[in-house]
Amino acid sequence: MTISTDSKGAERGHLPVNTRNPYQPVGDYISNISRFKIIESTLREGEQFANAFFDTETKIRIAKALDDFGVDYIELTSPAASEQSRKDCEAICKLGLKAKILTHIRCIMEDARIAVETGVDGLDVVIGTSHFLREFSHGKDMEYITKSAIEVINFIKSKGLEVRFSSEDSFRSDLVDLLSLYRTVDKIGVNRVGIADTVGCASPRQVYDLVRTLRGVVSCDIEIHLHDDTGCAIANAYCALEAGATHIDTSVLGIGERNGITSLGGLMARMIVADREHVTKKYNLHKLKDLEDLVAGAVQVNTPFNNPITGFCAFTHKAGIHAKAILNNPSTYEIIDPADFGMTRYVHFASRLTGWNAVKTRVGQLGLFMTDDQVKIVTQKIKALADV
Ligand code: HCA
Ligand code: CU
Repeated sequence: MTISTDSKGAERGHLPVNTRNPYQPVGDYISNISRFKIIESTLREGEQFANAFFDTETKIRIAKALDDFGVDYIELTSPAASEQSRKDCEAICKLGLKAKILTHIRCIMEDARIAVETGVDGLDVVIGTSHFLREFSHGKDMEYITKSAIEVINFIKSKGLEVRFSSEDSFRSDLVDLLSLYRTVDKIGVNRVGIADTVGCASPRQVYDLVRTLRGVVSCDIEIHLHDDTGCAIANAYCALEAGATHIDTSVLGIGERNGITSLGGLMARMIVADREHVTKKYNLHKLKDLEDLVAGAVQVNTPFNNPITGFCAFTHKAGIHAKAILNNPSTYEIIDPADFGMTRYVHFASRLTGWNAVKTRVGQLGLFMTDDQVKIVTQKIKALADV
Protein backbone atom coordinates (compact mmCIF):
# COMPACT_ATOMS: atom_id res chain seq x y z
CA MET A 1 0.00 0.00 0.00
CA THR A 2 1.42 3.38 -0.94
CA ILE A 3 1.05 6.02 1.71
CA SER A 4 2.01 9.64 1.54
CA THR A 5 3.49 10.53 4.88
CA ASP A 6 4.50 14.09 5.18
CA SER A 7 2.76 17.40 5.05
CA LYS A 8 4.15 18.23 1.64
CA GLY A 9 2.37 15.17 0.32
CA ALA A 10 5.61 13.57 -0.85
CA GLU A 11 5.30 9.86 -1.29
CA ARG A 12 7.83 7.76 0.52
CA GLY A 13 6.98 4.52 -1.23
CA HIS A 14 5.76 1.30 0.29
CA LEU A 15 5.85 1.59 4.06
CA PRO A 16 4.97 -1.17 6.49
CA VAL A 17 1.40 -0.71 7.64
CA ASN A 18 -0.04 -0.65 11.14
CA THR A 19 -2.67 -3.37 10.83
CA ARG A 20 -4.98 -2.00 13.50
CA ASN A 21 -5.02 1.31 11.69
CA PRO A 22 -4.01 0.83 8.05
CA TYR A 23 -4.09 4.56 7.38
CA GLN A 24 -1.38 5.18 9.96
CA PRO A 25 2.03 4.52 8.48
CA VAL A 26 4.84 3.18 10.60
CA GLY A 27 8.49 3.63 9.84
CA ASP A 28 10.99 6.49 10.06
CA TYR A 29 8.36 9.21 10.10
CA ILE A 30 6.65 7.72 13.13
CA SER A 31 9.87 6.83 14.91
CA ASN A 32 10.81 10.52 14.75
CA ILE A 33 7.65 11.67 16.48
CA SER A 34 7.53 8.77 18.90
CA ARG A 35 10.84 9.78 20.43
CA PHE A 36 8.79 12.32 22.37
CA LYS A 37 9.36 12.86 26.06
CA ILE A 38 6.76 13.74 28.66
CA ILE A 39 7.19 16.62 31.07
CA GLU A 40 4.48 15.69 33.55
CA SER A 41 3.15 18.78 35.24
CA THR A 42 0.35 17.51 37.50
CA LEU A 43 2.41 18.72 40.44
CA ARG A 44 2.92 22.19 38.90
CA GLU A 45 0.29 23.16 36.32
CA GLY A 46 -2.04 20.68 38.03
CA GLU A 47 -1.61 22.48 41.34
CA GLN A 48 -3.07 25.54 39.60
CA PHE A 49 -6.33 23.62 39.04
CA ALA A 50 -9.21 25.18 40.97
CA ASN A 51 -9.71 22.12 43.18
CA ALA A 52 -6.07 21.19 43.81
CA PHE A 53 -4.65 21.64 47.31
CA PHE A 54 -2.01 18.93 47.56
CA ASP A 55 -0.43 18.14 50.92
CA THR A 56 3.07 16.64 51.05
CA GLU A 57 1.87 13.08 51.33
CA THR A 58 -0.43 13.42 48.32
CA LYS A 59 2.33 15.01 46.24
CA ILE A 60 4.65 12.13 47.09
CA ARG A 61 2.02 9.54 46.17
CA ILE A 62 1.36 11.26 42.87
CA ALA A 63 5.08 11.63 42.12
CA LYS A 64 5.66 7.91 42.77
CA ALA A 65 2.67 6.92 40.63
CA LEU A 66 3.88 9.13 37.76
CA ASP A 67 7.30 7.55 38.06
CA ASP A 68 5.79 4.04 38.00
CA PHE A 69 3.85 5.00 34.90
CA GLY A 70 7.16 5.92 33.26
CA VAL A 71 7.04 9.64 32.57
CA ASP A 72 10.40 11.17 31.68
CA TYR A 73 10.17 14.29 33.83
CA ILE A 74 8.10 15.43 36.80
CA GLU A 75 7.67 19.18 37.03
CA LEU A 76 7.03 20.72 40.46
CA THR A 77 5.67 24.03 41.66
CA SER A 78 8.30 26.69 42.18
CA PRO A 79 10.02 26.45 45.57
CA ALA A 80 9.75 30.24 45.63
CA ALA A 81 5.94 29.96 45.80
CA SER A 82 5.87 29.13 49.52
CA GLU A 83 7.96 27.60 52.26
CA GLN A 84 6.02 24.32 52.07
CA SER A 85 6.42 24.21 48.29
CA ARG A 86 10.19 24.40 48.81
CA LYS A 87 10.15 21.62 51.41
CA ASP A 88 7.94 19.42 49.21
CA CYS A 89 10.27 19.95 46.27
CA GLU A 90 13.23 18.83 48.39
CA ALA A 91 11.30 15.82 49.68
CA ILE A 92 10.40 14.67 46.15
CA CYS A 93 14.01 15.11 44.99
CA LYS A 94 15.09 12.78 47.80
CA LEU A 95 12.74 9.95 46.69
CA GLY A 96 15.31 8.72 44.17
CA LEU A 97 12.78 8.37 41.35
CA LYS A 98 13.78 7.32 37.84
CA ALA A 99 12.08 10.39 36.35
CA LYS A 100 14.09 13.61 36.29
CA ILE A 101 12.74 16.24 38.66
CA LEU A 102 12.21 19.77 37.41
CA THR A 103 10.85 22.85 39.01
CA HIS A 104 9.20 25.73 37.24
CA ILE A 105 10.34 29.28 37.97
CA ARG A 106 9.86 32.84 36.83
CA CYS A 107 12.79 34.27 34.91
CA ILE A 108 14.24 36.04 37.93
CA MET A 109 17.47 35.44 39.80
CA GLU A 110 15.79 35.29 43.19
CA ASP A 111 13.66 32.27 42.13
CA ALA A 112 16.62 30.61 40.41
CA ARG A 113 18.81 30.93 43.53
CA ILE A 114 16.18 29.20 45.70
CA ALA A 115 15.45 26.50 43.11
CA VAL A 116 19.03 25.37 42.46
CA GLU A 117 19.43 24.52 46.16
CA THR A 118 16.52 22.04 46.26
CA GLY A 119 18.20 19.09 44.57
CA VAL A 120 16.23 19.23 41.29
CA ASP A 121 17.76 17.97 38.05
CA GLY A 122 16.68 21.00 36.10
CA LEU A 123 14.74 24.24 35.94
CA ASP A 124 11.96 25.26 33.60
CA VAL A 125 12.22 29.02 33.28
CA VAL A 126 9.34 31.06 31.92
CA ILE A 127 8.64 34.70 31.10
CA GLY A 128 5.68 36.36 29.41
CA THR A 129 6.38 37.79 25.97
CA SER A 130 2.94 38.71 24.59
CA HIS A 131 1.96 42.37 24.62
CA PHE A 132 -0.77 41.48 27.15
CA LEU A 133 1.77 40.15 29.63
CA ARG A 134 4.33 42.85 28.88
CA GLU A 135 1.68 45.48 29.53
CA PHE A 136 -0.56 43.97 32.21
CA SER A 137 1.68 41.50 34.04
CA HIS A 138 5.42 42.10 34.51
CA GLY A 139 5.60 45.31 32.46
CA LYS A 140 9.06 44.62 30.98
CA ASP A 141 10.27 45.16 27.39
CA MET A 142 12.07 42.65 25.15
CA GLU A 143 15.48 44.10 25.92
CA TYR A 144 14.94 43.54 29.63
CA ILE A 145 13.49 40.06 29.01
CA THR A 146 16.53 39.03 26.94
CA LYS A 147 18.97 40.40 29.52
CA SER A 148 17.34 38.57 32.42
CA ALA A 149 17.02 35.36 30.37
CA ILE A 150 20.77 35.37 29.73
CA GLU A 151 21.58 36.05 33.37
CA VAL A 152 19.25 33.38 34.77
CA ILE A 153 20.22 30.72 32.21
CA ASN A 154 23.95 31.25 32.74
CA PHE A 155 23.46 31.01 36.49
CA ILE A 156 21.53 27.71 36.23
CA LYS A 157 24.10 26.28 33.82
CA SER A 158 26.91 27.27 36.19
CA LYS A 159 25.24 24.99 38.76
CA GLY A 160 25.36 22.09 36.28
CA LEU A 161 21.57 21.80 35.99
CA GLU A 162 19.38 21.25 32.96
CA VAL A 163 17.60 24.41 31.80
CA ARG A 164 14.60 25.11 29.65
CA PHE A 165 13.60 28.61 28.61
CA SER A 166 10.02 29.30 27.63
CA SER A 167 7.89 32.24 26.66
CA GLU A 168 4.41 32.49 28.13
CA ASP A 169 1.58 33.22 25.68
CA SER A 170 3.88 32.48 22.72
CA PHE A 171 1.08 32.45 20.16
CA ARG A 172 0.15 36.05 20.90
CA SER A 173 3.75 37.23 20.93
CA ASP A 174 5.55 39.05 18.15
CA LEU A 175 7.17 36.34 16.00
CA VAL A 176 10.31 38.33 15.24
CA ASP A 177 10.85 39.14 18.95
CA LEU A 178 10.18 35.55 19.89
CA LEU A 179 12.57 34.00 17.39
CA SER A 180 15.36 36.38 18.22
CA LEU A 181 14.94 35.61 21.93
CA TYR A 182 15.01 31.86 21.29
CA ARG A 183 18.03 32.21 19.01
CA THR A 184 19.88 34.02 21.80
CA VAL A 185 19.08 31.45 24.49
CA ASP A 186 19.89 28.58 22.14
CA LYS A 187 23.32 30.12 21.50
CA ILE A 188 24.10 30.31 25.21
CA GLY A 189 23.25 26.64 25.56
CA VAL A 190 19.76 25.98 26.95
CA ASN A 191 18.75 22.33 26.80
CA ARG A 192 15.27 23.18 25.54
CA VAL A 193 13.19 26.10 24.48
CA GLY A 194 9.49 25.99 25.24
CA ILE A 195 6.43 27.35 23.53
CA ALA A 196 3.30 27.88 25.58
CA ASP A 197 -0.26 28.28 24.40
CA THR A 198 -1.16 29.87 27.69
CA VAL A 199 -4.69 30.85 26.71
CA GLY A 200 -5.47 27.82 24.53
CA CYS A 201 -6.02 29.93 21.42
CA ALA A 202 -3.83 28.05 18.93
CA SER A 203 -5.18 25.80 16.19
CA PRO A 204 -3.29 22.67 15.12
CA ARG A 205 -2.07 24.41 11.97
CA GLN A 206 -0.79 27.41 13.92
CA VAL A 207 1.04 25.06 16.27
CA TYR A 208 2.58 23.21 13.35
CA ASP A 209 3.72 26.45 11.73
CA LEU A 210 5.28 27.96 14.84
CA VAL A 211 7.11 24.79 15.87
CA ARG A 212 8.31 24.22 12.31
CA THR A 213 9.62 27.77 12.11
CA LEU A 214 11.31 27.45 15.48
CA ARG A 215 12.81 24.10 14.45
CA GLY A 216 14.65 25.98 11.71
CA VAL A 217 16.00 28.56 14.16
CA VAL A 218 17.26 26.62 17.19
CA SER A 219 19.30 23.46 17.50
CA CYS A 220 18.17 22.53 21.03
CA ASP A 221 15.11 20.46 21.94
CA ILE A 222 11.64 22.01 21.75
CA GLU A 223 9.01 21.64 24.46
CA ILE A 224 5.37 22.59 24.11
CA HIS A 225 2.73 23.46 26.70
CA LEU A 226 -0.85 23.60 25.50
CA HIS A 227 -3.98 24.77 27.25
CA ASP A 228 -7.30 23.24 26.30
CA ASP A 229 -9.68 26.22 26.24
CA THR A 230 -10.81 25.38 22.70
CA GLY A 231 -10.46 21.61 22.99
CA CYS A 232 -7.32 21.36 20.84
CA ALA A 233 -4.70 20.43 23.44
CA ILE A 234 -4.20 16.81 22.37
CA ALA A 235 -4.38 17.50 18.64
CA ASN A 236 -2.01 20.43 19.09
CA ALA A 237 0.49 18.25 20.93
CA TYR A 238 0.48 15.77 18.07
CA CYS A 239 0.93 18.54 15.50
CA ALA A 240 3.84 19.91 17.52
CA LEU A 241 5.52 16.51 17.37
CA GLU A 242 4.92 16.31 13.64
CA ALA A 243 6.61 19.69 13.30
CA GLY A 244 9.66 18.66 15.30
CA ALA A 245 8.87 19.24 18.98
CA THR A 246 10.55 16.80 21.34
CA HIS A 247 8.90 17.32 24.74
CA ILE A 248 5.17 17.55 25.59
CA ASP A 249 3.79 18.96 28.84
CA THR A 250 0.93 16.95 30.31
CA SER A 251 -1.05 16.59 33.49
CA VAL A 252 -3.19 13.72 34.71
CA LEU A 253 -6.76 14.24 33.46
CA GLY A 254 -5.44 17.51 32.02
CA ILE A 255 -5.86 19.42 35.28
CA GLY A 256 -4.49 22.96 35.34
CA GLU A 257 -5.53 26.61 35.17
CA ARG A 258 -9.12 26.97 33.90
CA ASN A 259 -9.96 23.74 32.03
CA GLY A 260 -6.34 22.65 31.93
CA ILE A 261 -3.80 21.31 29.44
CA THR A 262 -3.00 18.23 27.31
CA SER A 263 -3.96 15.21 29.40
CA LEU A 264 -1.50 12.40 29.94
CA GLY A 265 -4.11 9.75 29.09
CA GLY A 266 -5.27 11.63 26.00
CA LEU A 267 -1.71 11.92 24.75
CA MET A 268 -1.21 8.19 25.33
CA ALA A 269 -4.35 7.45 23.31
CA ARG A 270 -3.13 9.64 20.47
CA MET A 271 0.40 8.22 20.53
CA ILE A 272 -0.52 4.55 20.80
CA VAL A 273 -2.38 4.91 17.53
CA ALA A 274 0.74 6.44 16.01
CA ASP A 275 3.25 3.94 17.37
CA ARG A 276 1.86 1.13 19.48
CA GLU A 277 5.10 -0.77 19.89
CA HIS A 278 7.02 2.17 21.28
CA VAL A 279 4.26 3.42 23.57
CA THR A 280 3.44 0.00 25.04
CA LYS A 281 7.12 -0.68 25.67
CA LYS A 282 7.98 2.66 27.20
CA TYR A 283 4.98 3.38 29.42
CA ASN A 284 3.27 1.25 32.02
CA LEU A 285 -0.12 1.76 30.42
CA HIS A 286 -1.92 -0.62 32.77
CA LYS A 287 -1.29 1.91 35.55
CA LEU A 288 -3.10 4.76 33.79
CA LYS A 289 -6.47 4.13 35.39
CA ASP A 290 -5.08 3.92 38.93
CA LEU A 291 -3.03 7.05 38.34
CA GLU A 292 -6.09 8.93 37.10
CA ASP A 293 -8.19 7.64 39.99
CA LEU A 294 -5.52 8.79 42.43
CA VAL A 295 -5.47 12.31 41.01
CA ALA A 296 -9.26 12.47 40.53
CA GLY A 297 -9.67 11.54 44.19
CA ALA A 298 -7.08 14.07 45.31
CA VAL A 299 -8.85 16.93 43.52
CA GLN A 300 -12.35 15.58 44.07
CA VAL A 301 -13.54 15.24 40.50
CA ASN A 302 -14.93 12.33 38.52
CA THR A 303 -13.18 11.06 35.42
CA PRO A 304 -15.19 12.59 32.54
CA PHE A 305 -17.48 10.11 30.71
CA ASN A 306 -15.75 10.91 27.43
CA ASN A 307 -12.20 10.68 28.72
CA PRO A 308 -9.94 8.84 26.27
CA ILE A 309 -9.28 5.25 27.43
CA THR A 310 -10.73 5.45 30.94
CA GLY A 311 -14.07 7.23 30.46
CA PHE A 312 -16.72 4.73 31.58
CA CYS A 313 -17.96 4.14 28.02
CA ALA A 314 -14.65 4.42 26.15
CA PHE A 315 -14.92 0.78 25.04
CA THR A 316 -18.68 0.25 25.16
CA HIS A 317 -20.45 -0.70 21.94
CA LYS A 318 -24.18 -0.33 21.70
CA ALA A 319 -25.87 -0.36 18.28
CA GLY A 320 -26.62 -3.82 16.90
CA ILE A 321 -24.53 -3.24 13.78
CA HIS A 322 -21.53 -2.17 15.85
CA ALA A 323 -21.92 -5.06 18.28
CA LYS A 324 -22.00 -7.62 15.50
CA ALA A 325 -18.83 -6.33 13.88
CA ILE A 326 -17.02 -5.85 17.19
CA LEU A 327 -17.77 -9.46 18.13
CA ASN A 328 -16.35 -10.61 14.80
CA ASN A 329 -13.31 -8.36 14.89
CA PRO A 330 -12.86 -5.59 17.52
CA SER A 331 -10.69 -3.51 15.19
CA THR A 332 -13.77 -2.79 13.10
CA TYR A 333 -14.89 -0.16 15.60
CA GLU A 334 -11.93 0.19 17.97
CA ILE A 335 -8.75 2.01 17.07
CA ILE A 336 -7.24 1.25 20.47
CA ASP A 337 -7.10 -2.20 22.05
CA PRO A 338 -8.47 -1.78 25.60
CA ALA A 339 -6.24 -4.65 26.75
CA ASP A 340 -3.17 -2.45 26.13
CA PHE A 341 -4.39 -0.35 29.06
CA GLY A 342 -5.69 -3.25 31.14
CA MET A 343 -9.24 -2.21 30.26
CA THR A 344 -12.06 -4.36 28.87
CA ARG A 345 -14.66 -3.75 26.23
CA TYR A 346 -18.36 -4.05 26.89
CA VAL A 347 -20.99 -4.93 24.36
CA HIS A 348 -24.29 -3.41 25.37
CA PHE A 349 -27.28 -5.66 24.73
CA ALA A 350 -30.20 -4.28 26.75
CA SER A 351 -31.53 -1.50 24.55
CA ARG A 352 -33.86 -0.97 21.59
CA LEU A 353 -30.77 -0.68 19.39
CA THR A 354 -29.54 -4.15 20.24
CA GLY A 355 -29.09 -6.95 17.70
CA TRP A 356 -29.28 -10.70 18.05
CA ASN A 357 -25.50 -11.16 17.82
CA ALA A 358 -25.01 -9.16 21.01
CA VAL A 359 -27.76 -11.11 22.74
CA LYS A 360 -26.29 -14.40 21.56
CA THR A 361 -22.91 -13.49 23.03
CA ARG A 362 -24.55 -12.59 26.33
CA VAL A 363 -26.40 -15.92 26.31
CA GLY A 364 -23.06 -17.66 25.86
CA GLN A 365 -21.46 -15.63 28.66
CA LEU A 366 -24.27 -16.75 30.96
CA GLY A 367 -23.55 -20.39 30.06
CA LEU A 368 -27.02 -20.88 28.54
CA PHE A 369 -27.85 -22.88 25.47
CA MET A 370 -30.30 -21.41 22.99
CA THR A 371 -30.83 -21.90 19.27
CA ASP A 372 -30.38 -18.88 16.99
CA ASP A 373 -34.15 -18.75 16.49
CA GLN A 374 -34.68 -18.57 20.23
CA VAL A 375 -32.05 -15.84 20.55
CA LYS A 376 -33.85 -13.86 17.85
CA ILE A 377 -37.15 -14.12 19.72
CA VAL A 378 -35.47 -12.97 22.93
CA THR A 379 -33.91 -10.08 21.02
CA GLN A 380 -37.35 -8.94 19.81
CA LYS A 381 -38.63 -9.14 23.41
CA ILE A 382 -35.72 -7.03 24.66
CA LYS A 383 -36.37 -4.42 21.98
CA ALA A 384 -40.10 -4.35 22.78
CA LEU A 385 -39.40 -3.98 26.48
CA ALA A 386 -36.79 -1.24 25.81
CA ASP A 387 -39.42 0.69 23.85
CA VAL A 388 -41.59 1.00 26.94
C1 HCA B 1 0.98 29.94 33.57
C2 HCA B 1 2.33 29.62 32.99
C3 HCA B 1 2.34 28.48 32.04
C4 HCA B 1 3.79 28.22 31.74
C5 HCA B 1 4.07 27.25 30.66
C6 HCA B 1 5.50 26.91 30.47
C7 HCA B 1 1.56 28.83 30.75
O1 HCA B 1 0.57 29.24 34.49
O2 HCA B 1 0.37 30.89 33.16
O3 HCA B 1 6.33 27.15 31.32
O4 HCA B 1 5.81 26.35 29.41
O5 HCA B 1 0.56 28.22 30.47
O6 HCA B 1 2.02 29.75 30.07
O7 HCA B 1 1.73 27.34 32.60
CU1 CU C 1 0.01 26.57 31.68
